[in-house]
Amino acid sequence: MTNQNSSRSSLSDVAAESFVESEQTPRTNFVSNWHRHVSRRLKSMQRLLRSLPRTKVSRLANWKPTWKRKLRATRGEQLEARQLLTTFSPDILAIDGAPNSLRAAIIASNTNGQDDVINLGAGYWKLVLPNAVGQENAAATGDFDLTESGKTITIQGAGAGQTFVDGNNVDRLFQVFPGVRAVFRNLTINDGYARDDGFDNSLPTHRPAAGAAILMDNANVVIENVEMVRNRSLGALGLNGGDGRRAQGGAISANGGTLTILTSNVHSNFAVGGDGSEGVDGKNGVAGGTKSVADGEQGSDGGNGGPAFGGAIYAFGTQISISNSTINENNSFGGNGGRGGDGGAGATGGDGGHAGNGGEGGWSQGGAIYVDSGSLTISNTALNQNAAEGGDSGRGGRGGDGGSGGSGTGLRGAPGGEAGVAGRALGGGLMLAATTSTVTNSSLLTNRAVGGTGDNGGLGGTGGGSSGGAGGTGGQGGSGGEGGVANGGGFMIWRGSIDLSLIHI
Ligand SMILES: [Ca+2]
Ligand SMILES: [Ca+2]
Ligand SMILES: [Ca+2]
Repeated sequence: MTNQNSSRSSLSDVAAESFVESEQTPRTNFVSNWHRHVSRRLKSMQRLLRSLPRTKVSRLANWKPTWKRKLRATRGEQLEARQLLTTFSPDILAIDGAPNSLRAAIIASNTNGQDDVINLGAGYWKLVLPNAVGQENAAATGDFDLTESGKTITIQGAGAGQTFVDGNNVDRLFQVFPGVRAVFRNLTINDGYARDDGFDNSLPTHRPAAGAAILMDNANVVIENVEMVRNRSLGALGLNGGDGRRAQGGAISANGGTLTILTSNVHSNFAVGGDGSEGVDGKNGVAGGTKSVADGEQGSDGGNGGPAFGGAIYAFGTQISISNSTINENNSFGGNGGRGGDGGAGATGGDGGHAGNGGEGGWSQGGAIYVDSGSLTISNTALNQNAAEGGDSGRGGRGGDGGSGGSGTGLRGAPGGEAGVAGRALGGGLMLAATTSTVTNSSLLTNRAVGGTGDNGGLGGTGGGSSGGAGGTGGQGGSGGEGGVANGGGFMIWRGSIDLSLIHI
């Protein structure tokens, strides 16, 4: 008869059971502990999820692996990029500023948040709307302002000599604002007329004249297969004995940024400093009063001529690259000094008034190109027959005649005024100031730097009549103009460096 108890009581069974128990007890403990642990963690996560705002929970629910998110973003951006280009094809017959005109296309391109291409057919696209008072900068009047920073605008025609963007002597053609990338391609830009430097509301008499085809400020400009011709930056004349205004960049004036010119022809552009004002003549003396009232008044000095920089291109701090192009027959002319005012004649018993001196001629620097700081790289390009000419000096005023008769002493004619110093010319082709430059496989032929002509001093006034006043002293002759410093006018460097190879000078 088998007794389980008795059977379990055997030593071997007890030993076996105790072995099994010794194996099973820790495992059972571990599993139950693990269950309790997981259960506690799940409950705590459920509590956490319940406590979270719904938005966070839904965000968690929408979470995707990183690579999927990246893929989705790339697809979106590509789609976006395809949409971020607008093409305009204005109507050449539309009146400047009317719907579908070039101006309307530019105004739209400035505010659409997209890159733009403006296609211009063959013919003349004329600038017609003048600025109301001073310079305007929203493309509404005068020059075409390209203002959308961070975007590219491409203006392209049917070819140079076929599509003409014509300034019509109304204003410069294009003003390119900071951060804009502008591409001009396959067209002619002609007859721009700059009288200011693009400053808001600026008047010609208060600011320099800059960039008659293109004025750019910290912008990136590319010019490809373009002809730029007969663009003129003309400094304003001095007023009321004042100096003439400065002119810079007959075609292009750049401040900072980059300028790339490819297979283009930049010719017959001008930067011309304004002439100094004539001095004001002194008033004649008045008889019957004190001697000082009887003396003729002094004439005022003439104004100095304004300086000119870069008949074709002026740049400050710009990275410039020019290749496979011609830059010929551009001119920078310093303004002429104003003539000194004549001294007033003395009345009876009075001396003649002193004459004013003539103004100095304006300096001219860089018949073709003037670059200050920045860099200039030129290759496979002709820079020929450009000229920098200093302004002529102003003639001295004529001394006032001494008064006649009376018992007073003096009655002298006044000396004539001195003529001003004529303007210098520096760099008939290139003028480089503090610039790193490289010129390769190019020509710099028959460029000229010509100093201005010194004028004569003014004539002295004649002495007074009956009481035998001394004759006036003749005025001194003015100093002659100084010749251009650069030999043959090829180029001049003032600080900086130039690396030349395969050059014809
Ligand atoms: Ca745009
Ligand atoms: Ca403007
Ligand atoms: Ca404008």
